[in-house]
Amino acid sequence: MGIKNHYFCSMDQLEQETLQSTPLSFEHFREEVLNDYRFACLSREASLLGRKEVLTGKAKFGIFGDGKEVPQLAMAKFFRPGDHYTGYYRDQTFIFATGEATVRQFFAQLYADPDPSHDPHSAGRQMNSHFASQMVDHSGQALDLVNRKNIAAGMAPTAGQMPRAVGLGLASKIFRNIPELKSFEHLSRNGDEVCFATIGDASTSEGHFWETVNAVCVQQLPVAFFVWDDGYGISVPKKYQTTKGSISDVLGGFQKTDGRTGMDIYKLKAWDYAGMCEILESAIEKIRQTHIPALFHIEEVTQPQGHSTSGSHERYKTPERLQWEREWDCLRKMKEWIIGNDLSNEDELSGIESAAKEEVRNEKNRAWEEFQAPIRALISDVLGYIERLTPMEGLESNVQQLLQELRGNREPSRRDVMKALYQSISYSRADPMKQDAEVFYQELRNISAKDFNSNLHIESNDGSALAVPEVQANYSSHPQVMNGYEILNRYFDHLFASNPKVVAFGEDLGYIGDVNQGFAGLQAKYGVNRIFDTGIRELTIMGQGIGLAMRGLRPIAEIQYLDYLLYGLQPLSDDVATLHYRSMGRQSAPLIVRTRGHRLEGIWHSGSPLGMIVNSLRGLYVCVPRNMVQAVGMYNTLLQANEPALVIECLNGYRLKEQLPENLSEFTVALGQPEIIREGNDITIVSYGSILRIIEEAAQHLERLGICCEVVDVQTLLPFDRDHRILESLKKTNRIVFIDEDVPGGAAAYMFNEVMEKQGGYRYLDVAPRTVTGKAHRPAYGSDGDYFSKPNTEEIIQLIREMMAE
Ligand SMILES: Cc1ncc(C[n+]2csc(CCOP(=O)(O)OP(=O)(O)O)c2C)c(N)n1
Ligand SMILES: [Mg+2]
Repeated sequence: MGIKNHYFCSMDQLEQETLQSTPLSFEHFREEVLNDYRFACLSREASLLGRKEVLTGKAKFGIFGDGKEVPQLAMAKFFRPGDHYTGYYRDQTFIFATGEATVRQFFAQLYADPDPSHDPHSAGRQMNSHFASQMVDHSGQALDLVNRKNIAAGMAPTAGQMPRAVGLGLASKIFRNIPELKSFEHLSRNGDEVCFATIGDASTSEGHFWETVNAVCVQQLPVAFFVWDDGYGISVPKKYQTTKGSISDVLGGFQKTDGRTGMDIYKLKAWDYAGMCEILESAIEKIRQTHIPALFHIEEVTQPQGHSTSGSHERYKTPERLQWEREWDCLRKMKEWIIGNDLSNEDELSGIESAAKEEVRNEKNRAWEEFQAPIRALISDVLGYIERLTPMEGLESNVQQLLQELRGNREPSRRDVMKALYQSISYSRADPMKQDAEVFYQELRNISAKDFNSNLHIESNDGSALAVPEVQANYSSHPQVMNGYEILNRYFDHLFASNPKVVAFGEDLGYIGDVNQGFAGLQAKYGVNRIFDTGIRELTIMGQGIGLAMRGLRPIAEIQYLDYLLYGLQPLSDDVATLHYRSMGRQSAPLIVRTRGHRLEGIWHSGSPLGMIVNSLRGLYVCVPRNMVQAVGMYNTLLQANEPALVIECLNGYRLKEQLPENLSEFTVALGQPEIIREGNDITIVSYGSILRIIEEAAQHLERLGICCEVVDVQTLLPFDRDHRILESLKKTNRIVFIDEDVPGGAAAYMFNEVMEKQGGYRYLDVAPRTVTGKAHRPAYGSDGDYFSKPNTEEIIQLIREMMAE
């Protein structure tokens, strides 16, 4: 019998067939099983030694995959090049077995080694067992994803790995269904890729899990969900987590039936190696071919060392449970199965176990050596500098103490070295040695900045949105004048005609072409696979965008109103904003989130929580175009780059008349370049978005009173005024006010900080700088609610008159 089908056979069958076929195939099968056992032992040993490393203080925290080895080996067998994985911190065995991480890398990450050649997954930026494969090049361009196993960068928030599974799965469907995408052979092979999504039993309590399962089933996407059910979320047992105490039972209504959407649901036992292999082989193949998703509820999982290094499970598991876990440990059961089926014997397996122990110990030691060697080299340099310093009188003993501590430090960190050097310098007399030491200290800070603070954004000129050159909009001598939404509509039409990788989706975006008609008529023209409606599920609309972007497409994911961004903010903040940073540039999600906001009316239709946005989305660009032409210029810029961004269109701007540029698809708005939209010498007003129209009204009134305002539209909040144009304006006017619809201390405070502290604006002030903001509450409904909740024309006039009188 061939190896391919052996998982379908019982052992009796296997033996019979083996007798009839070549001995080689039995040997091959045996080798594969023993190789799996070897991986299981390696992984277990990594967990055991990993915990020790934390308890002895060499690493700070550890969370391990012990007890989950065998199901992960079964799963890894059917994970092919081209497939995608989004999982959580328990999956080291799967990652080892797929060849995507080594034991040494595992320990390098545990030690937080910042050298990417030691920890390529996160360069020490992530806690242990947060893996990431290389998916993009230095410019953020997707690599050949079809011929590699793709591991989406791990993340710690429970169920945070789920939303992007929607996009990772949806991409397969899109590639399968859109003929224009067939030529992108490096991104998909006819949509045959499966997304493997793993989650702990307790994390299925999160809304993220339910929304993801529903979105995947509604759309029938090739996603394989694996729930590792060890019965606990840290100390809290299943009965407090899951209705009926069983995720597969409670999801029963999702079971696929003929002619209706749904998924296949399987219950498997974590210790049943053969049973899992048998089921998974056919089940994964079915997902691949049919795109019908599946849930694999892996039951009877154990956790031999408890949840993490932060506590001990004896505190919350009964002695009976602990005893049961020992008996049903999947490694023990696998060994029994191997021996019971005469595939090996105790001696051979013990040999595998001790070889695995030895190998892990050696790899761990090497990882520690590699981590420590540069620090030791650094210490020897730093000691040289400190020894040459001359301490100030009375401070000699302090420097001596620093030297002694550094020399005696057995497990030194870079932090210890930097502290000792800085403090010694500050205790020393000014002389050439001190100057040398200061230069060296600064060099070390610069190197550390690369190690710990780089790669928030793409850093090479290719792919960076900041490097896209500005191309002015051209207008004919008699430009066409049309509603803002019509300009957008015309733009999206050109975009979809010229770039097959772009897809757009959101609530009401497909059939009716979005609530403000930006996409009106375009679904009929470009098809339901490219422009489509989604359920009301902002969280997974974002996840859908993330996964599609990671698979090399260019999604425009819509949040219907800015106020509802809150529902989708978690994956943007935790996943998109950190992705490039936390994977040290191995991954990025060039997602464009389109939404509309600012002034309309009412608590949930007029918010501008830009303070929240700019502070939670460092790692994205935040564009706040004042009109639809500017918005188009920003979309053009973003689509020439490979970085994620949020574009907030003005909700009250769709029916305002604008001139149509002739080069609609070519002109760009440079990010981080404010525009002076009214010139004046008396005061600088800094703002953005819809409120600029109120400011314009105030400025016209003030002009009649003899006060000339200079109005600056910042255009993008992230990045902010890269060339300090606002400072130039302030140098001229010596007065400045920041006007913002957000709450006091929100985005106004952010802009204030940028101009006053970073640009040094305080040096050019004749009067105290001011902010005008919305009130601390959400805006009340109706025109009067708006007037008294948000900055109004008269309030602005009044404040500026006061400033002019000072
Ligand atoms: C959003 C969020 N809440 C809380 C935590 C803290 N936390 C980490 S793991 C965990 C339990 C997860 O249990 P389960 O999903 O069953 O996975 P297991 O660790 O048992 O494999 C909790 C509460 C977190 N990481 N993220
Ligand atoms: Mg659990």
